[in-house]
Amino acid sequence: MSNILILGGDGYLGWPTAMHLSAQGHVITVVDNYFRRDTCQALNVSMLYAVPSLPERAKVWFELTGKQIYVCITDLADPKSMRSLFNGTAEYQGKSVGAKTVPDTIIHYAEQPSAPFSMMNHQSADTTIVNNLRVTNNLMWAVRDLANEAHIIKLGTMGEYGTPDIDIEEGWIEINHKGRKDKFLFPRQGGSIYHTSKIMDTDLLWFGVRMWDLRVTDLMQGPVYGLETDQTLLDGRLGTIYNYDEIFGTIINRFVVQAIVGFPLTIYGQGGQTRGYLNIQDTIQCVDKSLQVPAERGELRIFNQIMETLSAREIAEIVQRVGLERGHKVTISHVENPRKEAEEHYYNPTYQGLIDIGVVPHFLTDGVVHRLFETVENHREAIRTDIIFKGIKWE
Ligand code: USQ
Repeated sequence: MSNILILGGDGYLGWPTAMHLSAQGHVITVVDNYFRRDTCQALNVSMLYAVPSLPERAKVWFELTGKQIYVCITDLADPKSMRSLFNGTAEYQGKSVGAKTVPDTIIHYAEQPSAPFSMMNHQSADTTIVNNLRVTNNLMWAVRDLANEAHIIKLGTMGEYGTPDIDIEEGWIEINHKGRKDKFLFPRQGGSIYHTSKIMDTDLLWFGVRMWDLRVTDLMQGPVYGLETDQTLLDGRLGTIYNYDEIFGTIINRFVVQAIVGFPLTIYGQGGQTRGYLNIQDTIQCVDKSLQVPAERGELRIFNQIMETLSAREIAEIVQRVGLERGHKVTISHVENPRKEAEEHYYNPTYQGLIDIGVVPHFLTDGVVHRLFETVENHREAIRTDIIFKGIKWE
């Protein structure tokens, strides 16, 4: 069994990952600075339902399963805080935290994850760059100095590649140039400051792999949807956070909420924007399989973490169809695109690596969307229409 640090363990994906791996018997420490909760409060964009604090969630988990999840609330952008998790000196509320042994796997979700947030203004762009790069750099140095054998699993994003007019390979491309050839990171061109910060993260870790033989898996993930995993279903208090606002909500989760309250589905512009999507259950599977089959020393292994590609228009059609079947009055609108992005484009990414190591995909079927509706409908009264679309301009 592994001793696993989950950085960003309070988040949409971090908390379900923590429970899943704890259920399997791994020793889990979750670390977070409550960035998402604090920012949602500061921007007055509430979540679909309130979730207990991280220590409270861990307590409920312990009561239900007898399994301990260690909690540390700290800012990992501080090098000392990061290093404390590797040298046994981490403390929270005056008490020592964690397993007291050097972690062998670190799952890195501790980034400002919103593209719209990063494009709001100079300050939010700065927060994004500083947080994402410092935390990644601190992690890299802590592993180099204190846990040299450990496997870093970093959540990257498909948005690092942008939407090039050629097929997107899984991380790497061989280039023939003037009669010679070599292998390079696939060209990247982020569409926001957030996506650009993720490109820089990848570059930092690629440097660490070349320089110090670190062991890294970079999961280039697409937008995630859903809120149910085997563990979140155990008890209402174990649910993951669910945002549907323009800043932190992602398209599928947003559209389901919009359909329920009769807010016309907000396709940005023409709606031909195509991305690779995945169910939250598949995020968990992908991280789990990456952990079971780690990268080699001196390897930056990259997987494109998506299960299918869909355009914004196709997503709106599925959500509308299911919403109508459930008796909601669902309409679709094409609002002026607040982002600067291609609205019709070629998109053909490869995504085979995770399937090859045993991930079994879930798809966005009508049945899956019905289930998502069912859950969100239970919170209908709490939905705030004022936070769904403000049209924050990226240009
Ligand atoms: N979109 C709409 N209407 C909406 C919301 C979004 O048409 O109401 C469109 C966007 O313009 C975009 C696409 O849907 O073309 C996806 O947008 P999104 O908000 O669901 O996701 P995005 O901003 O790209 O970011 C999310 C996560 C981020 C992750 C990324 C993966 O917030 O953490 O890295 O998905 S990816 O998109 O592959 O870069």
